[in-house]
Amino acid sequence: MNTTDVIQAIKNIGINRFIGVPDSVLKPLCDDWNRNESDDTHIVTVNEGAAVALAAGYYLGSEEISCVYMQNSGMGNALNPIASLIHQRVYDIPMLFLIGYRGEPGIKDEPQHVFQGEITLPLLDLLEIEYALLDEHTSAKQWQDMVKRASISLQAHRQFAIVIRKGALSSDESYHFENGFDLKREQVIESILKQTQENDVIITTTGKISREAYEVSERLYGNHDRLFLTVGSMGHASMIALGVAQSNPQRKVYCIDGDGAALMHMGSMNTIAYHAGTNFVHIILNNQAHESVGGMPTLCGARDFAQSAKVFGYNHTYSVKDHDALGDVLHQIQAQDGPILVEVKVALGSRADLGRPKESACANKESFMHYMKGDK
Ligand SMILES: Cc1ncc(C[n+]2csc(CCOP(=O)(O)OP(=O)(O)O)c2C)c(N)n1
Repeated sequence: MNTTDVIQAIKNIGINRFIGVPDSVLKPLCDDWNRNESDDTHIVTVNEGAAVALAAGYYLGSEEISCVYMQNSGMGNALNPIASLIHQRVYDIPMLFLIGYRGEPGIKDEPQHVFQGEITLPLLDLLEIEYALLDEHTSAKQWQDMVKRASISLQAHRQFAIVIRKGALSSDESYHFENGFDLKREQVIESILKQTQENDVIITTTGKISREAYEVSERLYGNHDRLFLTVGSMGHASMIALGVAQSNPQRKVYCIDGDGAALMHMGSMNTIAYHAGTNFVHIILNNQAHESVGGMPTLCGARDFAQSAKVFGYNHTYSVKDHDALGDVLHQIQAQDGPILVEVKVALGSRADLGRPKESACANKESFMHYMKGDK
């Protein structure tokens, strides 16, 4: 299904505002919105719950219904405002959802998507949200019928979800975002790992940062025992790292985060500033984009993670964008007390042959925990 037809049909039922968090399955739609919509009609929120709340606010202020989009991983974030804000037994606010379907039963996908994939449709049933599935075989007539069903639900103040299978969407033109930064993310990760000491452990965020860190560690040390890969639960790597750091005050703990992930649950920086000990180092690789799902911009305007961390109360904060400055800062922080925040501005892009962890998530957890216990 071409995105022009998808978007036009949604606009034909009076929905002109698209709000959400990017996803690889929905990339053709995100590209179309990034090319053709304004900052008023396409808004990337920091998390999916915020998208639901923003759409609810538009409705309260204008009676206009919005389209909220997300990967099915984001349903957890959206659950709270769906169940306790917009549901008909609370404020009864209509909303159209477009949900990228990862981990669909019967289709091979990464471990973090499998269970979420299994519960996606049952979850919509539980939430009393009517839904339809869109895939590459959906005809124009079936699509029109689907949108008609959605419109009837929305007029009855219900929500409606269109669950979109991998490969269902195509776009005439993609949207290419550049940020003007030079540093290559994988090289930055290599520099960070090389600066760490034998006892240090590293918690990495969701997406390509974890995949690159895994490969760099295998290349440098022949193992990945000091790494914990936050393959799912985007935005929570820093809290996992804080838990590890608090339970192991003698070890330095690095969290390697992404800008999209850090923004998703940015309040955690407050908890870190207040609770983290001297052994906590938070590094945010800022490419101003959700690169792992297709490089769509995070679209949050100008921001500076070092300034934010300072305001939250981190002990030391840095922002760097070239190799020499990165080297200096990584060296300098060895002698400093945390919590420390280092923002590294990095270019988009990754190796075409970037792999994925070869072991199961549980096997990776076991090797990390053995390392922590000193069994290795
Ligand atoms: C709650 C949730 N929403 C969306 C996703 C899909 N997703 C996986 S990685 C990613 C982008 C992460 O962006 P960032 O943290 O900036 O790192 P980058 O990929 O740019 O290195 C997204 C949106 C997800 N896994 N979980």
